[in-house]
Amino acid sequence: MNDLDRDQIAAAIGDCAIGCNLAVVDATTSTNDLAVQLAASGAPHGTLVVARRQTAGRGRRGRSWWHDPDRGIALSVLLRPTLPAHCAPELVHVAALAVDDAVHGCRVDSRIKWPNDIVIEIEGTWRKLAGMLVESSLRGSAIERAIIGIGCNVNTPANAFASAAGIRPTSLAAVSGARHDRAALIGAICHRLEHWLVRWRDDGFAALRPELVRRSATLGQPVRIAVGDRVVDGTAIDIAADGTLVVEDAAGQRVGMSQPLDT
Ligand code: BT5
Repeated sequence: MNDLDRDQIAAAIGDCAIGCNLAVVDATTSTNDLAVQLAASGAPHGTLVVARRQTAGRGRRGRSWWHDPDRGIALSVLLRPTLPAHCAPELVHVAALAVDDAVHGCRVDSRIKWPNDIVIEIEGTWRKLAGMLVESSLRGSAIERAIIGIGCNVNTPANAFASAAGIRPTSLAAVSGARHDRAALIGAICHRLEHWLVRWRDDGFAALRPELVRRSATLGQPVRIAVGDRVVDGTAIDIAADGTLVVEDAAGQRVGMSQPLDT
């Protein structure tokens, strides 16, 4: 059964502002690329792109994202927030809370691996369920548009991941033992994204920070960071008021970092 039917996705979105303009395609290189193209031709805030097959999905810094066409989700949302450019890095946290909420709606207990992974602890190991890639375009001191790309493993069995998915992937079905409706999950992501976007717009990052701390899989864990041209091993101890991760090295020195070195 194809549960990525356009009408089913539209029904799950309902009157939510995110997904108000919906494009469901059979195949694309990357839903983020398609969203960029739609943005260039004037697509509105809230445009949602869903691809059944994604042939060149990407992660951060040239990494790739493996998408299971019959069992995963690959989507992008186009946003046109009227916010200053310095807020753009905060969007990944808005997206992480939304996806984490949607996953909890499936009765799966996920956590957020700072800044852009949704992970689940299985037998003492964090396994990656979903990832986010935010690509923003700035105009002067404002955000012109932002694309939030989300990839999520939904019904892929634990033994069916391609090696391109890295060494520690998991899926909702692998954790819950049940099949999950992808259209319903997309609808839930849209609704929770709208919720957190409104909180963020009205109250700023301060409204997100306590939830990010509470749901973090990173705080208290060892992390590897770049300090100048040195690689330093430290412990993640906090998420700062601007969303950066605060890391303490072995000498007790604290450093804020905006990007992790490891995956
Ligand atoms: C990410 O990057 O996790 C962001 C992934 C965003 C994918 C979506 S799909 C829709 C939209 N269109 C796109 O082209 N991209 C977005 P990063 O933190 O750099 O992690 C990438 C790493 O995750 C890879 O190097 C693999 O180790 C691992 N990985 C790849 N595919 C995976 C999968 N399906 N499940 C779990 N891990 C995976």
